[in-house]
Amino acid sequence: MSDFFQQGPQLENQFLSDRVLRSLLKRKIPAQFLPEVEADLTHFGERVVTDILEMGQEAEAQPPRLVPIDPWGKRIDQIETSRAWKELDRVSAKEGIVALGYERPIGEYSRLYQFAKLYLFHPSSAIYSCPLAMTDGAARVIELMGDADLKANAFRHLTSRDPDKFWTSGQWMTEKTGGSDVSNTETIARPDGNGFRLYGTKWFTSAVSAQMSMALARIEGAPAGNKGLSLFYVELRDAKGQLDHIRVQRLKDKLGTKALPTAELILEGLPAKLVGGPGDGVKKIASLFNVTRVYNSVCAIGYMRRGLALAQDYAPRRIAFGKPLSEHPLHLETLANMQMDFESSFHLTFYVAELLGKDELGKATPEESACLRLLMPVTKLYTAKIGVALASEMVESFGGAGYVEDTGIPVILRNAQVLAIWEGTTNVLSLDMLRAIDKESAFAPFIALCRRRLDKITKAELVPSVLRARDALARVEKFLPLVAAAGGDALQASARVFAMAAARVCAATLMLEHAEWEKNGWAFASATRWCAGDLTPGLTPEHFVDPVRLQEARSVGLNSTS
Ligand code: MFK
Repeated sequence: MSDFFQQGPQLENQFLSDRVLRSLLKRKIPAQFLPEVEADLTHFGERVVTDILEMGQEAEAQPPRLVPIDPWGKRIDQIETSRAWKELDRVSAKEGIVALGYERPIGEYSRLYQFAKLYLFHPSSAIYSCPLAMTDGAARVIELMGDADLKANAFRHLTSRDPDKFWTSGQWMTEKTGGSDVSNTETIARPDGNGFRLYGTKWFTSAVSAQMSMALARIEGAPAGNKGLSLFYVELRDAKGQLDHIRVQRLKDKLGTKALPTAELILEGLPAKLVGGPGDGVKKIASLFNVTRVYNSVCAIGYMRRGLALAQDYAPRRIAFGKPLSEHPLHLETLANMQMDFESSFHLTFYVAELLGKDELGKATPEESACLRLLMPVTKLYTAKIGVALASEMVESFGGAGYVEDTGIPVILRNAQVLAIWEGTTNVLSLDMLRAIDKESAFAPFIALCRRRLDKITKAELVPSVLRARDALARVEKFLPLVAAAGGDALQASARVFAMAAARVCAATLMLEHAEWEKNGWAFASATRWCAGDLTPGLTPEHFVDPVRLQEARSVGLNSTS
């Protein structure tokens, strides 16, 4: 019998070994702040492959449990979470993963610092990043629209570094009637003299281990549709920490994100406070989900990087057909393409983080703010789709071992799938991009900023790639008016292809800009390789303006002859 045992992949310090992150921070964060940021990330990069990784693995292995009734028959609806899940909450507070976004220790660059930390944390955290996303979004809503009481209390809890004071928040939108179509919300808010009481069912509420939530409900008598919805602040627990005026119908049995307690909640007169006055609830909660969508992108690139770190470490260790995988041309080509997909997603996401940090402090130009509005949905949808595909490729790169649970590899694929669903599916976000173009006139600023970036590149060896990026940008620019002019369904039908092309072209400009700055060869190799590929796949206006083809989509898509 053979005494051969394959060595598994090893994870090094996830900050020190990440040349893409380190190089970008070096370029973006002013020199006087950089040593402190790097020191903190170096420490944290070690924790995410040691104690935090162990907590995440333990939390994944011990999913939450609903205890509806106590031993004596009393209804308690208690959700029991693991020791590790609770510890992840404390670690998040102490490390300031949400707090950094509001302490703003390095001003407009604080979001870059914070999201670098989140990016390291997420793949080890058993998706504790989800409650943190909603917590950050809720803090932003209170910062923008909260009254003095919310600012003095809830906001301080959400942004605290003290684990005993730290709160997380939920985000209650989804109902059985609507899903993505939030305007169908049926939850009713009845005035009770003091504030309001909520009655209804929230169908998909993640992180019910939270202390508070932001919820959408319709004040009794308010009109149908999104204008009639209002935004409310609710606290979930009584003084003993038990859920109060909330019945838990069941915990969801999900494909992944198993450590995260996601529940169907029945609200039975839950006390609620109106946030930002009555009406316009969807518009108000957009301030929350625009933040969680950026988190989603950061988490997607966090998973991509973790998948690559594992696959790249494994490639020289695994011998097959007489040599290590790292010497097989096809394996190398596959890894290189994965790295390209990651780097394009990485640069887009950190660009959004940079713009968000500026926008929140009033330091973004109107052009940058409009571009941010467009790039939030585009980056979310692009990184999520790439995240799922890359997770699948990463599993495959380990062969059968990647399909085996106790390697810790399959969980990444299962969890990554949610990134393309929650906080808006790919199609919902493609339509949100059209909303940004229509309502915020975001397209011209987006094109102008991309073009200006290309115009500044001077290195001779980058010129052929700049020309390709410029051509691709022109295709994106021309596509929209052509398709919009066709009227009918053309614009909506093309929105996903268009969003993907916008993402790829924007990433090209960002990668080229970075290659212009970075002295080492790798950034140049990445940018030129990316630009050599197809930056606008499927972006053929003729397809979408052709009424016959659009008609055919009905019969082909539904596999029907009628
Ligand atoms: C690991 C990372 C984790 C992330 C956390 C995961 C936690 C998961 C918890 C969940 O809750 S998942 C469920 C998430 N659900 C969604 O994200 C909702 C998806 N659906 C949409 O986004 C729809 O596009 C939307 C509900 C917004 C469509 O509704 P409507 O009623 O058709 O919207 P309409 O009339 O276009 O917009 C209403 C107003 O909001 C408009 O403003 P005006 O009243 O001034 O015209 C819009 O401009 C504004 N608005 C909509 N989306 C916006 C926005 N404003 C800014 N940014 C946006 N993104």
